[in-house]
Amino acid sequence: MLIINKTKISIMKGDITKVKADAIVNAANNRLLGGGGVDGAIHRAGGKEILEECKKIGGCPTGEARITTAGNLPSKKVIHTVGPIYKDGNHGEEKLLYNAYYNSLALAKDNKLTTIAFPSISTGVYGYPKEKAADIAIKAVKDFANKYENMEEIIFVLFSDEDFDIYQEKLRG
Ligand code: AR6
Repeated sequence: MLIINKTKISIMKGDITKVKADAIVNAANNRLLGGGGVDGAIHRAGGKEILEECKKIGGCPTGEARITTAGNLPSKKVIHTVGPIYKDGNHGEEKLLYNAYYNSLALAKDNKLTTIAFPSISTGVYGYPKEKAADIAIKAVKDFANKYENMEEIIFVLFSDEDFDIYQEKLRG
């Protein structure tokens, strides 16, 4: 665990749908209508209320974030963000991934949510190289924590041992 300003930054291995935080973040797509990976898991476990709110919102541009109920999940809210599809790193992917993390945190702050859990956005179906994505994710949360004191805890919830090891190494160093 790392403390930046007044924010705890921690990691855990597991399934984000089981995490009891004020907000969990969904790695969604532009349509916000569900999908595979963590998005599918969140909609399956959270129930149809989440999808109904997503339909009303009507979509989300890459790098931005939107908030809905968490339905049946143990968290209070779901923040849906859209990471970039990784092509070659020369298509603005880094900035878009940074924005996805930063804008999710800003939206949590605006809604007075003080604990937030993130999956490893864009590193599944969207193909972002895991190490590079972890560097960007960690930079975004550190930048946010340095700027604002509102967030009590930011948790990276890693689904695989590989992802967990990458984050453990980077947060140590
Ligand atoms: N809890 C935490 N992490 C998870 C879980 C879970 N339950 N399930 C998967 N992961 P992905 P993307 C990890 O593909 O790359 C969807 O179809 C997974 O191991 O879910 O941003 C959307 O609708 C990986 O490390 O998201 C979009 O179309 C990470 O979550 C598209 O996929 C992200 O993998 C978004 O792709």
